[in-house]
This record gives sequence, structure tokens and C-alpha cells, in this order.
Amino acid sequence: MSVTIPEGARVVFGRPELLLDRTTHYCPGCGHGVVHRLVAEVLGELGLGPRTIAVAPVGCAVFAYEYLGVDFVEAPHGRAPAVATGIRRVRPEAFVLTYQGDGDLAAIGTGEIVHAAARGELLTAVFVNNGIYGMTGGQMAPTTLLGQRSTSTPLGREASLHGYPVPMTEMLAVLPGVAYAARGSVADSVAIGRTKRYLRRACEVQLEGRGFAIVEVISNCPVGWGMTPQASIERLKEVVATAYPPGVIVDRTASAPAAPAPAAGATAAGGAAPGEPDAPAER
Ligand SMILES: Cc1ncc(C[n+]2csc(CCOP(=O)(O)OP(=O)(O)O)c2C)c(N)n1
Ligand code: SF4
Ligand SMILES: [Mg+2]
Repeated sequence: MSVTIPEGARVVFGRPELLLDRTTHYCPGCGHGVVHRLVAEVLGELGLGPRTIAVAPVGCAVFAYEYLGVDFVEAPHGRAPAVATGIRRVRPEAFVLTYQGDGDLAAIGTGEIVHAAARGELLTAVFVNNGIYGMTGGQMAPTTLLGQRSTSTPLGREASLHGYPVPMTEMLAVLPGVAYAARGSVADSVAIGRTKRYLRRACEVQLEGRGFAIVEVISNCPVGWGMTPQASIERLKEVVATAYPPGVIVDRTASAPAAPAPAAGATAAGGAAPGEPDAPAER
């Protein structure tokens, strides 16, 4: 839909070019749409649209290729990092991005993400953690919090029966191949702005050839959580962000050797400056 801007008016907010003008299949209030928008903004600002090959997940974001104006490959459930590795091998000039939910990345695809990270694959991984299997009807995921009700834990997740939640990004961050790992949130505009900075930095890390970069985004699933969109945002802020605190988890880019991909050139400054609250100590 094209909009005529009146003469003299200044545009302060608009749809990023890489976010396509499509009717969404997401439920009202779902966080996936916010993450799509941030990915579209960052890829556009870095001029990466034409050289991006993204890998779509299985999960509610399976139709990510309908909304983002970049080339996509659809991976089987959990296999996005393996498919992305293949793309990286045969198309070294491409910018390669994966997008996965928590069931996809932290359950069926645990092996793929761990080994892609361990190899230090030059990938930018976007990991949308809504703490549940949204697409299949709200079953427990590895990330489901203790006490959280789901269709497969109707009385709430109990450690003695279902085990403990898996802090996937912290686990990946101990691997030396991981150049950058951060966790953002879609809870409010401040958190969303910070998440965009993390995503931008994770893209730059690939452009600089420094290694594997991942941004987890804690997100809401109002339908799977059985809540209104507003209540789900409150839960995201009050409960989920306590269990999975946002911030930069590891940043090894100062010590990681730079080996830019052949066609790299669209790098820009960004990320947390030393001394900023979300700047981590190097581990
Ligand atoms: C090999 C295989 N196993 C299981 C499924 C069923 N399945 C589809 S989506 C999904 C979970 C999705 O959860 P998540 O990755 O957290 O994405 P969300 O929908 O919450 O965004 C599962 C188990 C499948 N499609 N393929
Ligand atoms: S089920 Fe949850 S994750 Fe899936 S579209 Fe609906 S709100 Fe979003
Ligand atoms: Mg999920």
C-alpha cells in the first residue's frame, strides 16, 4: 500500500522496505512480528537485503519468507543451522541468517545449533524464545519455566517430573566459536530498541568474519500462554525476564580474528560500548 506524504510533512515512522506489506498469520499480540520488523530494519540499514540468504524454521515463524524481502531456504524442524552451514560453504559471499523458535532450536535442533556454534560458523542466529511450542498447540518446550502451565504440563512444569528449563544462550556462550551472544526482549519500546542493537551487532560480527553470533529474543505467545496480549507482556517483563535476563552474554569480538567474507563492506559501528550496562566482561 503506498501512502502519499503531504508536502512539508516529516516521516518519523514507517514500514521498513524489507518488511513486506502482507496480511499476517500471527495471532494478535504475538512477538514474532516485532522480531521480523527488527530483522528487516537491521538488514535494510546495513544494506544486506540483496546478499542475504535466510533460513526459515518450522514453528509459527515457518512463513517468515512471506514477510521478509530477502532470499530464503526452508529447513526441516531444528535443522536451520545445518542448512545455513551448507549455504555458507557454497556461497561464501552471502550474508547468512537463521531464524528459529525455542522448540526448533533448543529441542529437536539442539545438536545442530551446538555444533554450528562450536565450529564458529559465520552465521547470525535469531532465536525467538517464547517458552512454548506455539505452533503445535502450546506444549512444553525445554525453555518452559518451572510452574508454567502448558498443554503437556497442565498442572505446571515440575522439576522432578519434567526437568529444569534450559538456558540455551548461556550454554552456547561458553563455546569459544561463539563470538557474540546476547538476549533481547520484545516487552516494551526500550527493550525492543536494545534488541535491535544486539541484532545489528550480531550481523556486523558476521560481516567482520569473527565467528558465530546469536541473539535470543524473549517473546510472548498470548495464545499458547492462555493470556491476553497485555497480560502476556506483563508476564514477559515480570517473570520471563527474571529467568532469562536480557543483556550481552558474551562478546569475544575484540579477540576473535577478523576474516571478512568476500563481498563484505556494509559494516557500521554499533553494539554496547565498554561501560554500558549491557556490555559484558569477556569470558
Ligand atoms: C520433524 C518434526 N517434528 C515435529 C514437528 C512438529 N512441530 C512443528 S512446529 C513445532 C514446535 C514449534 O515450536 P517453536 O520452535 O518454539 O516455535 P513457535 O511456534 O513457538 O514460534 C513442532 C514440534 C515437525 N513439524 N517436524
Ligand atoms: S501461537 Fe503463539 S507464537 Fe504462534 S502465532 Fe500465535 S501467539 Fe504467536
Ligand atoms: Mg516457541
